[in-house]
Amino acid sequence: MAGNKVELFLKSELKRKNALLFVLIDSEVSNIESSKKLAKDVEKIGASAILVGGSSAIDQIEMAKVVKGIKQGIKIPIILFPGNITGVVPEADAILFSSLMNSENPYFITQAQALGAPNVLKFGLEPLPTAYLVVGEGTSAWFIGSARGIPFEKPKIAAAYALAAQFLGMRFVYLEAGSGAKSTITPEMIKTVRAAFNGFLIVGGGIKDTKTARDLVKAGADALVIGTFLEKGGSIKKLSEIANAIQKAK
Ligand code: 1GP
Repeated sequence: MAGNKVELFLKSELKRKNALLFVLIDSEVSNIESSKKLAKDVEKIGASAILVGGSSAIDQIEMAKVVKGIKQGIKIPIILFPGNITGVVPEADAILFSSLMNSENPYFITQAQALGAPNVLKFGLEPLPTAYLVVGEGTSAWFIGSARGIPFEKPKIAAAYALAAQFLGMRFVYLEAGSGAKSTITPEMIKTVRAAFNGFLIVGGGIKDTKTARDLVKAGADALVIGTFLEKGGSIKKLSEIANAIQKAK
């Protein structure tokens, strides 16, 4: 069984930096060469982990190639972000072992997890127990995960789920507005969840500017996930400004 190296690394990074930047590489969108370069570039500007996956990344062979390709060039951990059992591939360091707690389909709450767990063990991936909470509607994560999206303006519902996650022993909560979301998770929801949940709080979906990133970290996010911004041609320089801003925000 993998140890808890990645979790310890993230915690020590958090002490050092206040808040972390995770960059999401969707293996359906990026090819191997561009992913390799991107991973190296974002490591240089201070990203703490690379997430590989997403709800529409279903080609397991392609994903395995991307993970293998990226791994050679970077020291920061590669954390799988699976949308299904096909998101479990060898050679990554860890996996957001997630339950989509507000799904209406039990498959995404416990069944995919049971089907995927043997390979997590076999591949020696460190499981990071994560409550994945989808906020809002109309995104791929919402549709594919059959989520009953938590309304953006109902922070207490998100906090109740986060508290339940804590009682269930999960050490990570991921508040997800959805890839390319028009509105990000609100600072108010983050504050409310932060007050209820003691673990590591990840926030993602639609983040593409320094001010928003800073506000989300000030509200209590431990790590922000950014994907679409880079896929749509956002510059490393601007990402670097975001990385610097969130380190100074708390
Ligand atoms: C999506 O939270 C991640 O699962 C990242 O969202 O692609 O909008 O940056 P973006």
